[in-house]
Amino acid sequence: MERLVLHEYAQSGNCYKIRLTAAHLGLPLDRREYDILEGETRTEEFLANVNANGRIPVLQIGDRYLPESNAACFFLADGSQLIPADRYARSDMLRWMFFEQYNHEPNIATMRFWIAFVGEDRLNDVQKMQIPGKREAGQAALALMDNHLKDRSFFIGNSLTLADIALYAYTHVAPEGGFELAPYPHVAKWLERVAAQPGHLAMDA
Ligand SMILES: N[C@@H](CCC(=O)N[C@@H](CS)C(=O)NCC(=O)O)C(=O)O
Repeated sequence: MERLVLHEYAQSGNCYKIRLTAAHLGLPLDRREYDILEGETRTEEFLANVNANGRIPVLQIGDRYLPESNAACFFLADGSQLIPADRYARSDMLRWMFFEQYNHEPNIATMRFWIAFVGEDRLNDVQKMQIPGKREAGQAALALMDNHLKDRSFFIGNSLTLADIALYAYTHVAPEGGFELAPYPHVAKWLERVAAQPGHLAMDA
């Protein structure tokens, strides 16, 4: 494997997913930190050389740069036990990873960022107006996950896959965005199960 460098902001769940995937696979990752609150991913140099989309995470593989957290996880885990061999199960895993990016992360991660990192009193009027909708949509995502997990140990099959890793990253810190997890007992048990897996890495490790 070529040298791997994670361009990241360590407290971002999207970046954590990639570290967690690498930890499960025993892959060494070098890390380069950017302060997103200071706009360090919006510089001309970053846009030209790392990600024209101005965001982290970006996984650097040798001299190639791969943005998008779930794409980076897929790159690392391709051919491993974290991706099901069965064609339907593999596609179902991707289904939950797309769900994570469309229904979960834009609500739960954004609320966490606004409340715990920016501060509610520093939000602009447009952001303030979006809070009730994001809260409702985030709760709907958690309810859907809870229902799926009521008779399952993991999202797909009987073992950890990238679907669990992608969804774990922001779910386990959802209370920081004002989402209580008590109404979702199956999600809470699944969080404990994922954290108990051999090879698990905490977000702040
Ligand atoms: N869909 C992207 C989302 C990337 C993203 O939103 N990154 C945020 C931090 S989690 C960021 O770089 N924000 C800084 C900015 O937009 O300037 C992924 O999954 O990697």
